Amino acid sequence: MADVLALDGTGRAELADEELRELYRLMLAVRHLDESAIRWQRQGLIPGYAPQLGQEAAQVGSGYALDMSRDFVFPTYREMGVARTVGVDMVEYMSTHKATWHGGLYDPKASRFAPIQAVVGGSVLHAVGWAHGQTLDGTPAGELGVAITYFGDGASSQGDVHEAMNFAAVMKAPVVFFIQNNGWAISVPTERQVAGGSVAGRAAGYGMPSIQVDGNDVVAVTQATATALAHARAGNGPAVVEAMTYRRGPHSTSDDPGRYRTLEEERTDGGEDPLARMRTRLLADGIADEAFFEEALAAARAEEEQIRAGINALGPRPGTEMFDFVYQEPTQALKAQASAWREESEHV
Ligand SMILES: Cc1ncc(C[n+]2csc(CCOP(=O)(O)OP(=O)(O)O)c2C)c(N)n1
Repeated sequence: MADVLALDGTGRAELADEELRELYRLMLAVRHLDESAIRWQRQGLIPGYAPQLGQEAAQVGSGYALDMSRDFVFPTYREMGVARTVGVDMVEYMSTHKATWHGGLYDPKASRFAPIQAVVGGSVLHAVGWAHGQTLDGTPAGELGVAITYFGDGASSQGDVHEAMNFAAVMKAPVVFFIQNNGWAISVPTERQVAGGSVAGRAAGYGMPSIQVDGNDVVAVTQATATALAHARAGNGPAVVEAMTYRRGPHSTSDDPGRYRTLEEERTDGGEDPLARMRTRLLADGIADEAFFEEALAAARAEEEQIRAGINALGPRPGTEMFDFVYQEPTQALKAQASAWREESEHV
């Protein structure tokens, strides 16, 4: 772990054995669900999915550090692992991949997990807006809810992201900018679009502390995120965490990475599998045994079956909803569109 600019938050000390086991259980459940979602797409149960294979430690570790009684998550389209970790209903989460409901059927306010965001960089602006709201509400330092925004190395090249970082730093908004540097933005490798070689390195230009962490080490990610959260919660303004990881799978179920990278490159660049690494660590430290791993796998399988059944049962939503959620009070023009649509589609 390399501090680009030291964070002065205290973060979390050592994790207890049961917490380490829980991190493994979560990573395994996420890995299992992720691989299943790809199969579901191939079987025609869902039309599309963006896998997070290889990013389990980055997602579970950061999600685990959050205080969901006051923090708020702003995800992209690839944060299934974070959603699972913070307790979002996974059938409702997957509804977006079934194309049942754009952004997921879960209640963003109740779950404190914003709708799934497909606009690259979009989640970053939303997080800063929410975090600034915390300041405007007069929440005292030390009790601030922190917005954590997830984005990739590709998104970090967007103008919106720089504007968001600058605004957050000027306004001292409680935000953690959490970058998963997974080596790729679809087919474009990081070195071809991140000048300077590090997203964390850019934080200094905005006067923000940052930390670059081994994103395949779930414990290191948990601790780095906790440190950044403590910094923002204490009223010191935003911080950056850059988790160095690797997108082991395709960008999405409609992508073929064979067109821009070889299997050999995937093997060398991918590094150590975060899940296998945690398993080795738990065994070496005597924190878990084979019976534990078998139990964790059985739980992951049972959970996946339940989620699959739930997705299968998801029916279409009433078409009128596309008008209901545009404005709090519909405009005359929208009302006219809604009745024209009703006349055409329902022949009333
Ligand atoms: C504003 C915008 N521009 C382009 C796209 C198309 N697009 C979708 S994902 C993606 C790459 C994003 O890469 P990165 O930020 O590294 O995240 P990753 O997909 O690796 O998680 C692009 C260009 C988009 N969805 N939104």
